[in-house]
Amino acid sequence: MRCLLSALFILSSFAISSFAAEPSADAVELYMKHCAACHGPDRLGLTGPALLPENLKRLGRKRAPGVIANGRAATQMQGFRDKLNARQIAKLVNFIFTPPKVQPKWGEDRIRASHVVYFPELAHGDATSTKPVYTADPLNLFLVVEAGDHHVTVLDGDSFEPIHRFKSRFALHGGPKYTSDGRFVYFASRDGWISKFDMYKLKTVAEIRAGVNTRNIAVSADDRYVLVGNYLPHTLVLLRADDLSLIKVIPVRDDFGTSSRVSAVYVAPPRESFIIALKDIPEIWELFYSDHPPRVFNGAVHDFHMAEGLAEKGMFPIKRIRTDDILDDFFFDQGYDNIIGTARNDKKGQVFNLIVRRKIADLDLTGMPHLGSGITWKRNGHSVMATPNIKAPYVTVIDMDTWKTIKKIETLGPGFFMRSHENTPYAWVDVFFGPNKDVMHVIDKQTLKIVKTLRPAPGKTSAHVEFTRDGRYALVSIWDMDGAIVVYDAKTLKEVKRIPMKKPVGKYNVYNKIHRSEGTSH
Ligand code: DHE
Repeated sequence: MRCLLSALFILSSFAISSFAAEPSADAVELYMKHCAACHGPDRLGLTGPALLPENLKRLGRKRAPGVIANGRAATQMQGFRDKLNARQIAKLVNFIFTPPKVQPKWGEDRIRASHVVYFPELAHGDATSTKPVYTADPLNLFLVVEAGDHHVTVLDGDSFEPIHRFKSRFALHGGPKYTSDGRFVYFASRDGWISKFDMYKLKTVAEIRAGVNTRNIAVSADDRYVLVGNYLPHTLVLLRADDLSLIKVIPVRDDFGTSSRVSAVYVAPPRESFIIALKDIPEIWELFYSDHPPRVFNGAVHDFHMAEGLAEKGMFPIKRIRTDDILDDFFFDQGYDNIIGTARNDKKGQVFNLIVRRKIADLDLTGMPHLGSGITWKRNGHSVMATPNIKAPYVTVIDMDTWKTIKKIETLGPGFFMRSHENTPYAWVDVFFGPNKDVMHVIDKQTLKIVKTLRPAPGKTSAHVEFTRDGRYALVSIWDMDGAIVVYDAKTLKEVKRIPMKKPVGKYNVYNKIHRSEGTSH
């Protein structure tokens, strides 16, 4: 069997290069016969994910024939090796990796048509009168996103026992976003599905498909709006946070009509706004959601005038900040005055001040910093920030008063995620890439030295740390189908417990998120 499959794989790889031209009519026919029922006649996805080049980047062209032939474990994708030969599989691969002639549309009609409210009483009911259906501390729960079989586990952060597990949409990405009291949470899938989940009743309340290829979501600090940033189409989608119904679709384009993908959207609570980074045009957008948008922040008067009650009337003013360089991945300082983002210049980092609305510093961040993972803390009376680097084996630590690099801490390989907590002297960073992908470094936040290097599961990727609400325990993921969450005592750095999970990519503590802890993503 194994020989047959490898032969099929080799044949299909060969066939791909022979057929990598315009998709043929029979490829379309094959697609309609075998794929359209689950992936949609327009390739935008139905019960299965969208099959467009942008959505397939992570699978990759080389692995695609194997998935078509053998199916995908823990999903509804069956193998087609009995129905399709290598040549036909190659034709299909070529077809799905070819962009459609006309850019896919996902406008208001389709968004509205996808909207489902499963529990209207939970969407519109009185949230304050309800009690959780479990006895665990609702603020010390973790949601663990298990990418292995597309499930989410609700984990008690005191007993470290799972209390619930439910099926998620295919390929969730980014952090789930909680309402300010931790009662509800929102998830986004790479295919554009937004789901609202009730953390007390443990039920999915509503869902809507806001895009074809979505980056991430943000929830307004007043819990009234969810903003979705899309790669495909080039839109922002604003939803009501109660039942996820559509408020408006905002096309993303500059004055010349050039449209852009959205890199990321985040909420800036003190500003009552969403900050939006754009991938293709050098602008940062700020969308105000307040009914009474403030005209003065920290003593600076805004140069635009907004009538009061705008959001009530369905108007959400957008301030566009023109920049010299594209701002991609970013995070905020704790006061939400500055955006620390990537740049495409040789320095690779830039700081934007939101009060004066201009770049105030370049940062020495060569490589490919993963700023969504940046964290801050206090050191010698100064605020410092630190970020891992996806392409270089070091963590950069920067003084946030001078914006100068204090230290590049050498690691055993490039890292993806970095986390800490106010109550721990350590910052944890993974080594995500290369031969040491099973390593987790623990760094002293004052000496900036690695104090311990852990290998929780030799040979398996260990990644992404999150702390309990009191900072006493650090939870590490083992990214494997046969994976786990490994709980460490954050002081002694000794293992306390191992909870089996299926590729638990990320975990999100309710308290740390809603209190916007300096050691985690917001
Ligand atoms: Fe992510 C968060 C961008 C690839 C797992 N990732 C984010 C966020 C952004 C981002 C902008 C913040 C969103 C938020 O929380 O609201 N990620 C990108 C990329 O540009 C990149 C490099 C390429 C891409 O395919 O989009 C990328 N990310 C990955 C992965 O390959 C990861 C490791 C596996 C996966 O499941 O896709 C991955 N990203 C994550 C996770 C978070 C995340 C687990 C949430 C981290 C957190 O603690 O908040």
